[in-house]
Amino acid sequence: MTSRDIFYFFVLFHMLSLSSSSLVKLNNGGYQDIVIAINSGIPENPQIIENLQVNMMKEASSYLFSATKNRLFIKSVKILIPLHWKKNNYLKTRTESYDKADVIVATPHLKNGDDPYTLQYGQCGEKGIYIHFTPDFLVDDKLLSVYGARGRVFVHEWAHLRWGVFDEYNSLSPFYIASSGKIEATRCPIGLKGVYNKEQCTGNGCKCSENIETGLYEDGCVYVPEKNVASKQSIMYLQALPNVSEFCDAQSHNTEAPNLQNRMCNYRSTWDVIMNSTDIQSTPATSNTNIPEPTITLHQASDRVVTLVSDVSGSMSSSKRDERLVQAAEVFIMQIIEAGSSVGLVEFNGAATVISPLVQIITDAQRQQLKGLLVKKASGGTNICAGIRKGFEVNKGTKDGSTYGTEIVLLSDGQDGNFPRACYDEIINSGAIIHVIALGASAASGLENISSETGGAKFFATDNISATGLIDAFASIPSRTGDISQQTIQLESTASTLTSRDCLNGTIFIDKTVGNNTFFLVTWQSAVPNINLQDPKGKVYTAVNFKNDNTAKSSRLEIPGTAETGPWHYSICNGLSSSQAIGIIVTSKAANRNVPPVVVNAHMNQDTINYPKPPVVYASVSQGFLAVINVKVTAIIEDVNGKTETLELQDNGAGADIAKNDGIYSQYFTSFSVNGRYNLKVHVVSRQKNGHLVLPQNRALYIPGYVEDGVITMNPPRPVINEEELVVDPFSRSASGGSFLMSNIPTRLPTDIFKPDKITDLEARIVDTSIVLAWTATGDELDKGTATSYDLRMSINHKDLRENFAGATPVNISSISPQEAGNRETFSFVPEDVVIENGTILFFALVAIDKAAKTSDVSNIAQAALIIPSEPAPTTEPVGDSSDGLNITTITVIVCSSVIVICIIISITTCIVSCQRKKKNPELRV
Ligand SMILES: *[C@@H]1O[C@H](CO)[C@@H](O)[C@H](O)[C@H]1NC(C)=O
Ligand SMILES: *[C@@H]1O[C@H](CO)[C@@H](O)[C@H](O)[C@H]1NC(C)=O
Ligand SMILES: *[C@@H]1O[C@H](CO)[C@@H](O)[C@H](O)[C@H]1NC(C)=O
Ligand SMILES: *[C@@H]1O[C@H](CO)[C@@H](O)[C@H](O)[C@H]1NC(C)=O
Ligand SMILES: *[C@@H]1O[C@H](CO)[C@@H](O)[C@H](O)[C@H]1NC(C)=O
Ligand SMILES: *[C@@H]1O[C@H](CO)[C@@H](O)[C@H](O)[C@H]1NC(C)=O
Ligand SMILES: [Ca+2]
Ligand SMILES: [Ca+2]
Repeated sequence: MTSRDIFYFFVLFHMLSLSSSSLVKLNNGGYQDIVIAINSGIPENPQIIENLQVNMMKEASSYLFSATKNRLFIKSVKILIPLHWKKNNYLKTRTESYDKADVIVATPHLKNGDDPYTLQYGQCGEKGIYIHFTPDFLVDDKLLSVYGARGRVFVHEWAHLRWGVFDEYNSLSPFYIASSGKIEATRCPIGLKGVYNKEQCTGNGCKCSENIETGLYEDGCVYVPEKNVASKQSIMYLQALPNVSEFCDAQSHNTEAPNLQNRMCNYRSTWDVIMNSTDIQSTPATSNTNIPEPTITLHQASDRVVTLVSDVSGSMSSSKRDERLVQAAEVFIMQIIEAGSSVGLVEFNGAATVISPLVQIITDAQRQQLKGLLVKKASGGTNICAGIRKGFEVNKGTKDGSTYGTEIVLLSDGQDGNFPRACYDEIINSGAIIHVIALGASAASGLENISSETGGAKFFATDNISATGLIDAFASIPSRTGDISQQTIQLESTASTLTSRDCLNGTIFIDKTVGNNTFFLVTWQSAVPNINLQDPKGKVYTAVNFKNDNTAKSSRLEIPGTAETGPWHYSICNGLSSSQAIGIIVTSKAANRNVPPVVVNAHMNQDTINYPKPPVVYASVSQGFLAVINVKVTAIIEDVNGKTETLELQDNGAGADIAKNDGIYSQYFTSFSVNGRYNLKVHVVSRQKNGHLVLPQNRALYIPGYVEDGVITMNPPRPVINEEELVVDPFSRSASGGSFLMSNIPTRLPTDIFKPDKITDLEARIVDTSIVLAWTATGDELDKGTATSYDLRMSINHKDLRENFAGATPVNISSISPQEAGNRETFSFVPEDVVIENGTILFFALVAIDKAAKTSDVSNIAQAALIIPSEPAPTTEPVGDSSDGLNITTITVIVCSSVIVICIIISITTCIVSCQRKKKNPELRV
């Protein structure tokens, strides 16, 4: 018997800060302030604005209104125009920016068609990150036939983004065997008509034939829908059909289709999920169908303006906070802030002082000038509002004297009972973005609130001196412009307290996507350590090549031009007889304007996690809009006491990881013990050429063609990316994932907190007279540890098993005891009272039970089907008619790993079994 995966799943990606902190507000059914940002790499093209304005958003609003049965529409939209497009009295941007946009318009660096898609990797019902449209999608009218009208596509994507529903097609699992025994196209509703046609084929000989091995249609076969149908459903399947204007609901939903909607949303219809969203729940349907047209405003950012507002209150002297602040602020000024930006400096304790008005960074001279003003100090009280007001004053030193769109980086370690209350309205009205860095255990609790309200980033650094939290925070402040060539990329960040003669050794890989403005920064406490840094060509740099700074207690080396690609080995040794904390931070920028660098972004599932909701760590590794798979991603979570936990993040589609091979690496974080702030940091290393790029997954359906009045018209194919371009060179990355808050953790944690996590990859197949099942073991605490037992059930009816697991036939599975989470389990048995014959379809599901008798949610439902094609395959050896028995023939067993399948990878596994053909009973093939 052989078994192989026949479908490979590819998923998507892009870089940006991956927090879904959209600033959209819903007011009486109207979505306000949807932000559409045009990437700075796009040449000026007024048609893009025109089509967004006139054609897409207007159409989207009325389509949305009817799709939500007279509830939701689009009230206002802001379009962000790139800085380099000519000035045209556009409004100034306020807190909106490219990296927080709901919709981005950008050209992928490797062209693979114009499929619109939504970056979405949360659970069912959770918001996505952004919608991506290409400029061609917006201006090329030929594509209307491929995707349908733009306003309709917008609504399809908006449903992904806003309500967390999924596609009802699956280009990677386009067909399945229905309970009827028929091959069906993956779709909703099942009643939509169409024909099966070979891809790119017109005329005669285009009819699809069945693949003898899978029992499904052969590769290259596509389902071509009938264009003029009465059905109004479904928008998540084919919004392009003229009469489609509704989502599939409980009546029309196709629970058997192996699509992401079924897998992610537990077989619920898209409309059911949408109905349960707060958007719909908070908006009653209206009888007034006169919705206003959306108001669309055009905005353009100006050059970046940032003021660093630092706390210098008395408490800053503890745990060397003042010293570490100078060190980190210096990194920001010397390495992070991009040329062309204007930077100001403010300090505050009980009152605030301007240390420097805005200085525009043109050459290194301005950086040196600002750096010279950084002095460690600590005295007095804490008045954060005073600091922010002073920051606004400095930011007003621009040409137009406005704070709109300017930024403040606010660092504070202190308590301030009046914050943010005393200046909340001023902050909101300023139109400025405030990034916050909370330092130490007692920083004011309102800091995160103003970061969220203004669209800023938030960080937390502990007092652990042998950690790089503060520098990581400054290094991870997003550049926000979408101009990736300006973004600082952190390659390494590690620190340790070294005893006498001890060393910090390591290797970082510089890949060809980065290498400009590369800095090696060594931080120390007492004296410059012994440094040995070797580039890939063997050139050695020592402490004498570094610029040593006794105020910032750091040594810095800038590599001129573009740094050599390959491994850089470093060894930093403490030459003192006493111990000292030593760190190394390496940052770089893109080497080529047209090639986006590989980046990692990390964040938690939520900013504030209330026990016992389990925290999930997500890290996305991407290059441009493509995901990077097969690399090692490690997360380090540090609690308020400086205690750290290291997690190996997985992209395996099991446990917390929703989709396999989508470049989103995930893991539950279960070993928390204290309430308060935590910080998250990730490291990515790819030492060999293992890394691989994959395409976005949740793409709008590329409609292969239409049947209209019996005539099949096929659309042109889309471009294919050359395989070689998808290999990723060895690289190193490091990034702060910002901070999050844990609350409600009891002082005495129970010994068993979580139930085992749901099993999502159960597969079943028929082998001879047996059923063979396989799945990934879950754990005792979600996907950690080892569960105690399994409960396996079987049914001939998908719905019965889904809706009444406990009532289904139990299968004795006591012979296996669960393995540790993450291991592959297999189990086979011969069913009693079931005849396995052509047409047999059985369904299976299981749960895991832990030591505290907590039971997991019911797994996905796996289907095992035996369908023997009636026409013998031409390649099959003719079956002899001799009566002496035992001819071996090949038959096909289809195995849907589940009807639900696992979309993002896997899915349909097939197997071929050789079996005895019994002469006396030719029908029974197994
Ligand atoms: C599509 O909808 C229109 C209006 O409701 C209807 O007149 C038309 O017959 C429908 N098309 C088909 C093919 O049923
Ligand atoms: C519907 O939403 C509520 C609250 O948002 C949630 O508690 C509930 O589980 C949801 N129901 C389903 C079936 O998802
Ligand atoms: C921030 O605080 C204000 C006023 O206290 C409150 O109205 C708002 O909802 C808070 N925002 C967030 C994101 O917590
Ligand atoms: C680090 O490298 C140095 C020089 O290459 C070597 O002498 C030392 O033993 C190494 N230390 C560790 C901990 O690996
Ligand atoms: C990187 O530096 C090289 C010179 O070493 C220069 O040609 C190139 O334009 C720079 N790339 C970017 C994105 O600035
Ligand atoms: C097996 O059943 C399928 C439908 O269930 C049918 O199309 C096929 O002809 C049958 N095969 C044989 C060999 O009878
Ligand atoms: Ca994943
Ligand atoms: Ca448990």
